[in-house]
Amino acid sequence: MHVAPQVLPDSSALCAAGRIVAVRTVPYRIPYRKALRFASGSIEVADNVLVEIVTSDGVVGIAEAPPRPYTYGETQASIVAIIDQLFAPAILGLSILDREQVRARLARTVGNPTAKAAIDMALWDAWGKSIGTSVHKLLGGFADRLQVSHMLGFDHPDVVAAEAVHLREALGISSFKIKVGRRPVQLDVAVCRAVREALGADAELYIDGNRGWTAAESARAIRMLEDVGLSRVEELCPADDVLGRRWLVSQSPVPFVADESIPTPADLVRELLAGAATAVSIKTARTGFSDSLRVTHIAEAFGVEAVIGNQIDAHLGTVCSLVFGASQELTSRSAAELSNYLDLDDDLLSEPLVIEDGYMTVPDGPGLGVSLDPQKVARYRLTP
Ligand code: MUC
Ligand code: MG
Repeated sequence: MHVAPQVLPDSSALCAAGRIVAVRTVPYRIPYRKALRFASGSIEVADNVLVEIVTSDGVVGIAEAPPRPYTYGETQASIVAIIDQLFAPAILGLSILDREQVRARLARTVGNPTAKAAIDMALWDAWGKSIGTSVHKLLGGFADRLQVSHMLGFDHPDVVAAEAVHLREALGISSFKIKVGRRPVQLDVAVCRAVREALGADAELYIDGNRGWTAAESARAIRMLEDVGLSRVEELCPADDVLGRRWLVSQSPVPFVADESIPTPADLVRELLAGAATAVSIKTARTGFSDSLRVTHIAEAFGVEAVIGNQIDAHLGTVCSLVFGASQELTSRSAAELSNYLDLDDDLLSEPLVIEDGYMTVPDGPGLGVSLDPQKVARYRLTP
């Protein structure tokens, strides 16, 4: 019997993979109605950089980079400069499916994690838009929604407790990360107690020190907070205090989360092997989608829990966290830090984000499933 040779479709037609013809950086500025203060710094304004990758098919992939000089050494001006001067010229002409090639070329420059992450996520968005599929599905599509956790910044105990109660009543949020460190341990303990008393036993509470205590102060705080019932603790002391950190982690009764001490997947492996952490915060603003997948797989392989962290993301960054967090089984298990965009004065997206009964649902639609409002971009952008 004659069997006709199988004609394979042209893979470029299947993937509709355009080439990168432009990488645009759009610095913008939107103030926060309420500043977020924490041990390593504070945020009064979103001075982020919108990154747009334009393909030869006319598709525009979007993402954004938040400058966090006290965490990664980047500023708004440095993010624009590194992309315009080094990253864009290095990747122009590549296919949007050449993500690993893009990653390798960007890796020739050290650091600059949020600039690299924004390029990676904009490529995924461009791919999804090109083939009419959501990035959430391309990444794995595990769950369609995530429970929301809110970060509570520094303030007086009664003010922090009132904010938590308000968020639970208004939006059903029942998981909270409380910022601690670099101030008297007693004050932070009083804040945690006030929040627990105001919310009752059912709420999830955990703390993040942003390296603001010594190992000994952290150990004292953990003991004082025993009856508050924390689910985990994060970056209480610097990972560079190698033996102090290992000593602290070994006695922590709950998972000890590595956040800013693991800017790369390799840093996570090093910390887990060194006994410097027993859980991981995954921030798409820091590791994009491609390296967040690597971090997730490392966490799964080591058997440690992972929480979707918040780089004090604006709306577009929040969508990236949501899309990624819901796409993976491991990250879907924990409440994700998605809600601090609520304190921003305005929004660049054309549709508002919604938190209902304490959950956020992944947007439908190709790519990230959201679009920018051009008038808002025009109003808040800092360059013509
Ligand atoms: C967090 O989880 O630490 C504060 C500093 C930073 O880099 O991220 C935020 C939130
Ligand atoms: Mg943190």
